Amino acid sequence: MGRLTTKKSRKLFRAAMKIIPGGVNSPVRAFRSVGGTPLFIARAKGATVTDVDGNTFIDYVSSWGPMILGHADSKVVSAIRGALGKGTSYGAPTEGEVTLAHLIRNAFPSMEKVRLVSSGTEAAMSAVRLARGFTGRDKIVKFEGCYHGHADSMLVKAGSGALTFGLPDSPGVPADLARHTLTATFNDFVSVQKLFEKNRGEIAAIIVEPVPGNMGVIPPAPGFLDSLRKLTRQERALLVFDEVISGFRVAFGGAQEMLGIDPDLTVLGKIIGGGLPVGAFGGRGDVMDALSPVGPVYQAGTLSGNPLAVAAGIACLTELAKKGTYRKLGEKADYLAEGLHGVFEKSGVPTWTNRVGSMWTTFFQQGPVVDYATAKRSDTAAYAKYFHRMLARGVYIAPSQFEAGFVSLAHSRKDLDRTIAAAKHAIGFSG
Ligand code: KE4
Repeated sequence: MGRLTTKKSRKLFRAAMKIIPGGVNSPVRAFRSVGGTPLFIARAKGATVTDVDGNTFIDYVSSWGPMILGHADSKVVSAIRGALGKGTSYGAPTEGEVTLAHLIRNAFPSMEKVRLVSSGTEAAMSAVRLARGFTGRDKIVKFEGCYHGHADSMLVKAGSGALTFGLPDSPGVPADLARHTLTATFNDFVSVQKLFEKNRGEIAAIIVEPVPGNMGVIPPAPGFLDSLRKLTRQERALLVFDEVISGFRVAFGGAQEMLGIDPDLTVLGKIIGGGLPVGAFGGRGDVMDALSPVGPVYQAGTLSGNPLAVAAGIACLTELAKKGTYRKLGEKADYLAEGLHGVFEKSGVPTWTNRVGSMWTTFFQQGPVVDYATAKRSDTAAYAKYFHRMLARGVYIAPSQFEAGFVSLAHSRKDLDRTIAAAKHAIGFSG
């Protein structure tokens, strides 16, 4: 396979950089950690994306998770088309919002009440404000390496060790606010216990990705999440599951269905809009009723429950609810994982793969990878080389070592075999 022609992407990228910071509307798209020019995508269908230079790739970025049915799924597209003729936004309640809320609650029974928003960031930010308002406490616990969108309180991680007060990761987050965000180590329950001992009665909630995807995929250690559930109950703090990635991904009912744990609040995004901007947060009725206009905790959004996005979400979740969906998805993911495992084993290159269902990350290191500190040991230069060699072979994986790959229902056996063959080349294995 020759070198990719990326002439049009390069030209567009130069033009984009003149008017959009870094040429992108979301940093992770900029290829900064793998080098090279980000591909400007022209269209997508099923398991593939095609860039402006006409290069078609088997896609495992999947728009960072939402494209579980595959791109431009016919049911989702026709639902959007059907909604389009009725207008694009009313700023008033619609029947579709009630339908989507029910579809979400059917999959996530812990979400007795649901509020729709327009992004995962908005959902997580609102859930944290609600937890603080409901408990009357200011502090929250998050885990280093977990990502909950870019609201101020979320852009924080411990400065030294895992038990200190947070220091803002991003300039612009006032230290006065950051100090209310405490950071613990994922899969290390003692690090959480110590924070509660030091801040007794002051912690409103723990917010956690039950299956983190934002430091690469990290499976929760057996019992870890159960212990968070028990501790938050004892301490009268709320447990918030950020299932923006894992929701409708690792199971129809997300990690909470897979693990049999009921959080007090759940944060959703990505998949529930079928690729259109929808986020949601929801949970215990008594907690959710603290939200305006019922209660005093304010939260709002002009485009919340947007009729087009809701129509796409309804079509997407209706498809996912069909019998056999997750068996099929699991079979595809198992097949790919087995194939890649064989390739990596034979290559002699040190790699460690974490996988939960149809989301996975191959870390370029010996492993094991169990938290942020171990994930950070990965050889990101080796990953970058692998990324570009996969691209040259027509396979588009995440342009960052610390993200997840996603199999969709649209990936055919042929796509998976081509991916495995590409990995043989990419990992430098000549066999
Ligand atoms: P958005 O605001 O990007 O819709 O969602 C924020 C968010 C919240 N919670 C979790 C667990 C998430 O993974 C995300 C967003 N994920 C990133 C990458 N994994 C989105 C990609 C991007 O930032 O461009």
